[in-house]
Amino acid sequence: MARPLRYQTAGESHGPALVAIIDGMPSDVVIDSARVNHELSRRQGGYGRGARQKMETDVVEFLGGLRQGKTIGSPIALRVANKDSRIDDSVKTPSITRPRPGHADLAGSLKYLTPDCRSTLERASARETAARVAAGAVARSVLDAFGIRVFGFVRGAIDVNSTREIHESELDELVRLRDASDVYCPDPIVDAQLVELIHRAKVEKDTVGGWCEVHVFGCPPGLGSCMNWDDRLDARLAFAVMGIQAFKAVEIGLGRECAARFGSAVHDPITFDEALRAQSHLGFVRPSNNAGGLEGGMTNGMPVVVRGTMKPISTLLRGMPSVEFITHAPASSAYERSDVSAVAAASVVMENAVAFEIARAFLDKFGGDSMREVRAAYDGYVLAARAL
Ligand code: EPS
Repeated sequence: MARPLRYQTAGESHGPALVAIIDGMPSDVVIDSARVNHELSRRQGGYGRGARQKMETDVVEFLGGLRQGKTIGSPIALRVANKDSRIDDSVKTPSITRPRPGHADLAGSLKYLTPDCRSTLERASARETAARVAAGAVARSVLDAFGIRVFGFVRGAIDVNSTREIHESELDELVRLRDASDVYCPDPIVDAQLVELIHRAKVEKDTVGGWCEVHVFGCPPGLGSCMNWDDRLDARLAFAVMGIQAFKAVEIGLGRECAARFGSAVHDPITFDEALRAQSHLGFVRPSNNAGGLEGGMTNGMPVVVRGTMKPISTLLRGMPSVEFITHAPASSAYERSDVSAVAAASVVMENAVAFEIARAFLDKFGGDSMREVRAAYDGYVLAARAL
């Protein structure tokens, strides 16, 4: 029985470690720790991050599920240690009683009946995304084996927006440009503008969010399903992206712009080119991709395009109007060491969260206990689909 791909994380921002358990990976998948560590180190980067990232060197340690660098079909357990571990030290990690608007502080304190917001914030902190990036990077190894590539980047923030188009034929160059950028934007002019914007926010003791985008190339048609609402891949992707700390909106393809156009200017015409049958769309080429590669909740062979909106970090050095939790008296919100912007890091989290969902949908369609069975199912499907 092939088990569905899923994962859970545990761990607090200043606890001993973050951990993840991933279940449902078939056997015989090569897991490259260096690749997982590369994603973890990208997550720690980006202009505008706070002092924490200088203290930590996130590396993955596998505690279960692997033998000689390959999966064996058992649940995979992994750990990313926190060097800045001080959760039980009440001097170094004091109580917070002036909730920060936008953070989980107030809602969490009301929910868990604790006037010390720290009880909630330790888990609500985006430090947890280290475990999520590691889980996504592990699941992505399945996609690698089938030539499916996932590319995430920062599109813009405030009044700065890159109009750069993203094409698979330029992917290597796009990756190079993104990795050379301080804010993971493959458009050098916008990169400089974003740095300036974040710098301005820092001077003004303010914070900045942004738009992240993820493109997935090489997905075969038919991942996801139109049969039940919770199997629709666009719904699953939206769920995964909205599950990332600080994300407030998700769009697929043209997204919210769809409502600003008539149908004839939204729906992607269908053409067929026999010479392109070997590509992921099996020859059914779409001259535009407003659908973002998803129709009826299923991949159509075109690139999957997901955009996420991250709100600005809710810890502001200048503070925000709040109240003292115990006296209810007006007070400026608490300040904790924080980031001015973590949008670059968020693009890495989103990339790996999307990769996990694509891998999950891929194994739902082609899953087996071993990679050999997955390969056979995939080859069998592609053969049948090409004969249509
Ligand atoms: C983060 C670590 C945290 C925060 C940030 C993300 O470190 P610390 O709180 O120790 O400075 O910088 O968390 C938040 C944005 C948040 O809202 O809590 C990390 O490793 O990504």
